[in-house]
Order: sequence, then C-alpha cells, then structure tokens
Amino acid sequence: MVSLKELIKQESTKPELFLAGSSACAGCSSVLALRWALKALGKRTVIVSPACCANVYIGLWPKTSPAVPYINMAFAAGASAAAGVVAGYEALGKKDINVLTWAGDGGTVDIGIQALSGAIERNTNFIYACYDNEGYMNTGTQRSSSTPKYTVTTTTPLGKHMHKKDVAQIIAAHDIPYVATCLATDPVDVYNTFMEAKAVHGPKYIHILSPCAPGWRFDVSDTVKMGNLAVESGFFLLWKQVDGRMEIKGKSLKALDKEKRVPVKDYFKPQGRFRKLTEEQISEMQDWVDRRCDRMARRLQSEADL
Ligand SMILES: Cc1ncc(C[n+]2csc(CCOP(=O)(O)OP(=O)(O)O)c2C)c(N)n1
Ligand code: SF4
Repeated sequence: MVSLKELIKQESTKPELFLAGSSACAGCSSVLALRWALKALGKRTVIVSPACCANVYIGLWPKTSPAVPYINMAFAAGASAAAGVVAGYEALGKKDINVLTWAGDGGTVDIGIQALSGAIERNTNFIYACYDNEGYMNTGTQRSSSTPKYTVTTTTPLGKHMHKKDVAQIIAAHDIPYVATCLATDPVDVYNTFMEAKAVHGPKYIHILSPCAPGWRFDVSDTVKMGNLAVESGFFLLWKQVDGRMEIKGKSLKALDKEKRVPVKDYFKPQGRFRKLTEEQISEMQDWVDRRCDRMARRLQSEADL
C-alpha cells in the first residue's frame, strides 16, 4: 500500500500512460481514475472498452490519450472481447500482459452483465473495472440500473422508482479471487486497488464510484467533495473481498458507525439530480443507507467471529 506522499514521489518516475488532451468533460473523475489505474498497471496493458464515455474521452482521431492499445467494443461485449484478448495472449505464450475492461455502469450492470458473469465464471485472467457514474452519461444522462432511487434523469424526469443495483456484491457472490470498490476521486485508493488486483491471477472486479458533474448536476469544483460525501455518508461503501474474505476499507470504517455517519441529505443536497426529493423520500433513503451499513457491519463481525 502506498501513501499519498509516496504516490506523489512516484508521479515523476512512473510513465504517463493517459496523456493530456483527452476529450472528457472538465474535471471528469473517471479519467482521473483511469490515469491512476494505468500508473499501477504499467505499459504492458491492453484496454477493452464497451460503448461509454471512455470511447469518446480517449480522444478524437488522429489524437488519442491512452498510450497503450485500446479496443473500442460493442456495448454488450466488454468482458467477452477481453476474454478473447486474454485467450489470444495465452495462445502466444505471453503471460505478463494486463488485460483491462474499462466500462461504464450501463455496459456493466445492464447490457454487459451476462458477458461479465460468463467471463469471470470461466476464470478469465483479467481485470474488469466499472467506473460507475450512475447513469448513461455518454448519451445524455439516461437512467441505468445503477442509478439511485429518486434520481432525476432524462428517462426518469420524476425520479427513478427502483434502488441502485449492487453489482459489486453480485460479482462477489461469484466467489472470484478479488473484488473491490474504490473511489475515482481518491488517486491513492485507485492506485492501491489496481496494484493489488494486478498481483492476483484470475478474474478481478473493481467497482469505482465516479462522480460526474454534468450528469449529477453539481459544480465541477465539488467533484472530490462529492466522492468524499458518498463515502462519509455510507451511501457508497469501500470494501474488498480477497479470496472470499470481506474487509472494509479505511474511509468507510467511520461510516459504519451510525454516530459518525454523515446524513445522506448532506450528500444529496448539492446535486441537482436529487432536487425533487421530498423530506419523506430523504428519510426513506437514510433508512436504506443505514440498513446497508448495518448489514455490512454484521457481516464483518460474523467473519471476525469465525
Ligand atoms: C446495443 C447498443 N445500444 C445502445 C447504444 C448507445 N449507447 C452508447 S454508449 C451508451 C450509454 C453508456 O452508458 P454507460 O455504460 O453507463 O457509460 P457512460 O456513458 O456513463 O460512460 C449507449 C446507450 C449502443 N452503443 N449499443
Ligand atoms: S459525462 Fe461524466 S463521466 Fe462522461 S466524460 Fe463527462 S464527466 Fe466524465
């Protein structure tokens, strides 16, 4: 695990693999996460991206930001195409190449879930990373099944009716060697998570909460604050499951303590997408967050008792 100080030192020694001049929105946290993921993975990495913002923000031809091979893939096929790349390298006897699927939540939680479930069940040696901006942002902010309940999107103008699907827990239930959640706005968390995943053989899944100013409707200068509030409120829990054992990650420990948990309304308030929430709905969402935090605390306790 590196600290922020060590990471800053490494900044000058590690090659830059996501170059300046991408065509992402200003302050895009997904780009920040990809940049630090690549610093951890190194230049022997191949990226496969199903249709998502990343296909656009890698740059407009003939310019491109990633300094590693990058395959633009069909929306449903992020995991299956990566599995093909892995099989190809295995056939060539090349073992030191990281194959990374870099996908949005729509391409993961909705249309891509069967390809993902199949690839990890077949024990594909790759990293699948979902940057979760909680909606179809590339096509103009439509809801996905990772969009939280009551969010206003262009397809849910009165607020979404269903809760966010917890795909990281669904993947964890596949019992693969490494599953983790992390925060795009925290480079140390991203870097350490990808370093850990890189060292593991077999399927690895990383779910990255990626605050998105235009889609969530907050001031872009608040991007890091939004990521921190998601964690401090317990709305998004940082955890990892390594070889079946669940661990909560540093920043989320505090959120498991009800006394220290930031009220969820403080997370919702700066975001225009939650502008239609009534007091009753905020209190329902607070109960939902509290239940999920309690469930995680019980699980950690029961594993500690084993
Ligand atoms: C089969 C299919 N349906 C629809 C589209 C259009 N499309 C391209 S990207 C996208 C949304 C992607 O959303 P997500 O995966 O969440 O990534 P984000 O745009 O948020 O980065 C859609 C609907 C497509 N490319 N293929
Ligand atoms: S819409 Fe959101 S995720 Fe997509 S490039 Fe812009 S800030 Fe990034």
